[in-house]
Amino acid sequence: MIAILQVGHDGFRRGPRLQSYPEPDKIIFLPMTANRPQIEDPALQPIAEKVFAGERLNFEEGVALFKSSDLLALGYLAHHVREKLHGKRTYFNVNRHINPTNVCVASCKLCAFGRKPDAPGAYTMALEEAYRIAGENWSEAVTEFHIVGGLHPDLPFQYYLDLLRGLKERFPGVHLKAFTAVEIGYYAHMTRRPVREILRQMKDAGLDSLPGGGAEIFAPRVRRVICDHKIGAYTWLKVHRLAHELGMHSNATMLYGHIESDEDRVDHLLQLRKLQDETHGFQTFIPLAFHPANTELGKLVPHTETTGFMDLKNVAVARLLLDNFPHIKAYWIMMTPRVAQIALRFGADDIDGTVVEEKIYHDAGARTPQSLTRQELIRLIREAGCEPFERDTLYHPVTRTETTVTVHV
Ligand code: V47
Repeated sequence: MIAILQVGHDGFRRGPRLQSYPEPDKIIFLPMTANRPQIEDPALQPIAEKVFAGERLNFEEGVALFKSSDLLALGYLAHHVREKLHGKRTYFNVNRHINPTNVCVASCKLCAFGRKPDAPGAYTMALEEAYRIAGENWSEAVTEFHIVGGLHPDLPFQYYLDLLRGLKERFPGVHLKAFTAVEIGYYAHMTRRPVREILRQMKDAGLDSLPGGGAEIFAPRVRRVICDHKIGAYTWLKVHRLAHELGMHSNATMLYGHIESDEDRVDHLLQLRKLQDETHGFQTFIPLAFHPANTELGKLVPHTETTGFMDLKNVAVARLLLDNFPHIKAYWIMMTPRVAQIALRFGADDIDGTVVEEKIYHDAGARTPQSLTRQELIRLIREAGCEPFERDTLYHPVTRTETTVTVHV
């Protein structure tokens, strides 16, 4: 006779006591998660117990998640967390990207956007041009300008302050999410002023929050290859810490799908989680898939683009490890609208925005559209069984009529 008993994650036996005789000659202990047919990979079962108990996952468990190919189980767990936090609510915004210059002193192997000053295709916008572009195609009033650019060797710091101030004067209701930690670190270096002072001056000029770019992968071994000239993890995290201390929110990213290991990704995510425990200033995490076209790094990686499987796994694992990040974004430009839509059921609760004109990914071979309309975003969300919720950058609800846009703070 064989007796089957269930044992919970805590190791205690659950389920009916054995009444019958004779004594069983074999007892099989099945974990409680055997009740969950969604989980095939036995390595995920103890992790699932922790997820359902709301317990924090550790480094080894993070690596086990990345090593698992039970994608549906990862999605099931991540979706559970996403639903606990947000239900079916799915955020999007109406935004426009502005890239004032692609001239860059760094030569990051991962990047196809940056140009040397005299290279073909190098450009720098005059301030008036940036203001004009900001107001172009104003058919759907935007609530956010997302502004990032190269590390220009000659533009004075005043240019960036004037850009912020000029945009705020002309578009006072629009949130300015601008300049990655890499750019902020570069302005500090160029002006020989402390990062805190740079941030304070930019905030006075109209800066509202920081985007999450430039984080890439924190591991020095990887950074040395993919973005040797950029600030390291210490400075990236310091810039965000200081921004949070000054009362600004920010986002965080991770670039995957090149030469990084599973361990490097988990290390990256846990460093972000640690800072978030201290400051609570991060709003959203955005996993970014490496696009190899026109990059030096593309020649070094053995494969070409990331797969949908890899993209969904990164969304799900991020949702499971970053238990203190309110939002996980499926950036449709990077993962295509098709995969981003599925990601809404793999842990993501945000699909980003209308974008309008994207350069960084399109220079690196992205075949996604340059923009989606508000209606197209709403359709993607509804079709996935979720509820569209227009937000501003700080996740306040936004409502619209034919002639007005209201942010409900
Ligand atoms: O930091 C550059 C990445 C980032 C490539 O905060 C590349 O809401 C893939 O950070 N292949 C900039 N990625 C984009 C970014 C972002 C995007 C959307 C929303 C937010 C936000 C931030 O793009 C860079 C770098 O990691 N990148 N080149 C490439 N070839």
